[in-house]
Amino acid sequence: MTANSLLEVSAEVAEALAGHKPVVALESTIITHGMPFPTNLETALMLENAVRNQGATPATIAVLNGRFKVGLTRDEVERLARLSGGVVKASRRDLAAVAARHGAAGTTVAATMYVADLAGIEIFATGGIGGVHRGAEETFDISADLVELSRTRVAVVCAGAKSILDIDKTLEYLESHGVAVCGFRCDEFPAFYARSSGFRLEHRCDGLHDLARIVRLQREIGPGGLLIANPIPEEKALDAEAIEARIAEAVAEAKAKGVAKKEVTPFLLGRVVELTGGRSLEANMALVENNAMLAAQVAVELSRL
Ligand code: PSU
Ligand code: MN
Repeated sequence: MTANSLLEVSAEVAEALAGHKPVVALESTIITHGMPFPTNLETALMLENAVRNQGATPATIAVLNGRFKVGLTRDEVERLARLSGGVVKASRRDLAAVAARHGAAGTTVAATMYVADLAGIEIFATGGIGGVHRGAEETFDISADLVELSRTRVAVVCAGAKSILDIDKTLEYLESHGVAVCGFRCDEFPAFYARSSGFRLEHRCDGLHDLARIVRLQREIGPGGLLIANPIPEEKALDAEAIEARIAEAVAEAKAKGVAKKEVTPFLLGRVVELTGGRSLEANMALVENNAMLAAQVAVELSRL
């Protein structure tokens, strides 16, 4: 059995790929562990629409019945959204075990990149990537998303990283592992809810055609992908200091409760939503939609290169 035999690409996505038409991969841990029901369902469907409105085909990726699904039906998206929390959060290392027991899982950025590459998809949109956690000098908690970026040739559009992470260390890690980070119309790495983090990026790109050329060249050069940083739209950005205080609270709580390993990120995401009320969820939805739109626009440019 090969990894390819586990792949199940929907007819719509297969047709688009075969015709070299624009396709954008979307992750599913944001559905299963990143947002509460029913906002997760609403967001997942809204992202697919955002991609379609730009003339590209959405390919939401998840594991269902042990198969690596690329392109989900509405019923499948809804099943994952309702299972929220009750299903595995699969990063790259979990894929074989979940497939072997014919299980279901939401795929993280790392696992989604792996499956997207297997299917031949060049670009992928998410909200925030995993990164180096605060206190990583003691816990060694560094997301597999960063490692995957260093070895899989898929471009990932994100709104930076939540400050549940140590952004400075995250950028250092990416640099050490040869991952290019390109700001789309911005000079600083964005901080998810806020448009800037104070950490400058080496590369900035203002045009869609130019960005598509960088994506394509990075695929030629390899071995890893490209991280495209796309700040949250101005009118949706939250006050950085207010959100920072809530995040610090959540991080302290996680430490006090001894939350560890793969539970850390879902715990922090859940607590930040609770502590900030609807405002952070609204911002989260707006920024992923913005990322899906940009990824689709770049995918359209890629199909013309
Ligand atoms: N950050 C967010 N929202 C998310 C995630 C991260 O703001 O939904 C999810 C993504 O799927 C990401 C994963 O790939 O969490 C990272 O988990 P970990 O830190 O355990 O690698
Ligand atoms: Mn971790």
